[in-house]
Amino acid sequence: MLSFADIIGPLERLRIEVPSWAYGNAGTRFKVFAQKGTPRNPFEKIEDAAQVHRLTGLAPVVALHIPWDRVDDFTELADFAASQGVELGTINSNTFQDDDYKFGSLCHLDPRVRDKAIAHNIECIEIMNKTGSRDLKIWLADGTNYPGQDDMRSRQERLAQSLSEIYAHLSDTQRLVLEYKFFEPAFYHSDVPDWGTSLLQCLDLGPKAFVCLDTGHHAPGTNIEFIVAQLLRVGRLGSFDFNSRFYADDDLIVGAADPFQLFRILFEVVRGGGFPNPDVQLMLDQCHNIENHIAGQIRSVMNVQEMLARALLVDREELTQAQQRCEPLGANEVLMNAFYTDVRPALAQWRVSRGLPADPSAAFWASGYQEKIEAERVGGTQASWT
Ligand code: PSV
Ligand code: MN
Repeated sequence: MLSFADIIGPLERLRIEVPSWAYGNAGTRFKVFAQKGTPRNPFEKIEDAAQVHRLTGLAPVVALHIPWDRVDDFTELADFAASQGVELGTINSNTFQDDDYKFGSLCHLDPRVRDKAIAHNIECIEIMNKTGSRDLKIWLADGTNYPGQDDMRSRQERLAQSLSEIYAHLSDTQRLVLEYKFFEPAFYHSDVPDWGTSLLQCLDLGPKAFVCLDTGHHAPGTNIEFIVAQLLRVGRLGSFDFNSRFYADDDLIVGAADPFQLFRILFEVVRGGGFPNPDVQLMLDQCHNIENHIAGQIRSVMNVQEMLARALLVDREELTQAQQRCEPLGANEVLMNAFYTDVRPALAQWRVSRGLPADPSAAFWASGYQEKIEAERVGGTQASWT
């Protein structure tokens, strides 16, 4: 097995993108719980995200969701982010919260609704031009609830057409990232249910289209690392939305439900050249329903770092040799030795050597930041994920 000193170089290059919506109130369709000190606008969300980066050194980029994070002046928001030591990242479009989208957005039967959804995505590209963002992330709630409700095949054609109109507005350095999800809110069929559909649409669009893999968007038991391997093979893995789930898409803290799965995914990312690699954006997509938002994000980025360190510790030469000797148990042991290595003390030392707190969670609670925002952020409307 490799030693921590062997992996420090690549590990230092970890840059996790955090979602602005993680700092707002969240919940389920049954209840959204308010927390004291919750941001009331995108600027305050950025302040909280910057706090996570200050304490961990891992999260210098913040993803925005439009219209949740719409402001009058995006240049001002980008400048504010820079003053806080972070930058604005992926722009997520939202075509799932308007009455017009009841029967879909980019796949809708009615060209008026499709045009509205296309125009929204073009507006997002215009925002990207101001924020300096590279990626437009599209997730669609489009689908049907009942067999026969609409013609699934025509919907794919409409999707291809709508996406190509959006794609045409990207600059040479911008990318379109298409996220898939197998069900919810559509319960019979989703128009982009899986990586195969997303990939086919991306291949049709051109070289600036990539697949986004949200770890929560698969049926139980899916071998997600295999999907990672496939997408990296064809150079179309654009980004991750990291989270974890026990049952359906519940957006829990990444690595909480199944740390071993996160390790396996990150090992395949490393093995396939997806890390360190700025073309594969490691992003979180989470909601903190019952835990403190900022502490939840701190834990999340540390979980990714821990599992990435373990994945980097795998001695790939030793692994290849065992594989070539056709030794299943020997090869498996090489992986498991790395997985079972407790990297937390070494990571704490690494943090201290960089002037960061050894224990970012404890440092957060001791910092007084939470008390400060609770005292300052009174009145106004708290942000929530909707
Ligand atoms: C959909 O479930 C999703 O994963 C998409 O990424 C959305 O943009 C996000 O959740 C909203 O929380
Ligand atoms: Mn997602």
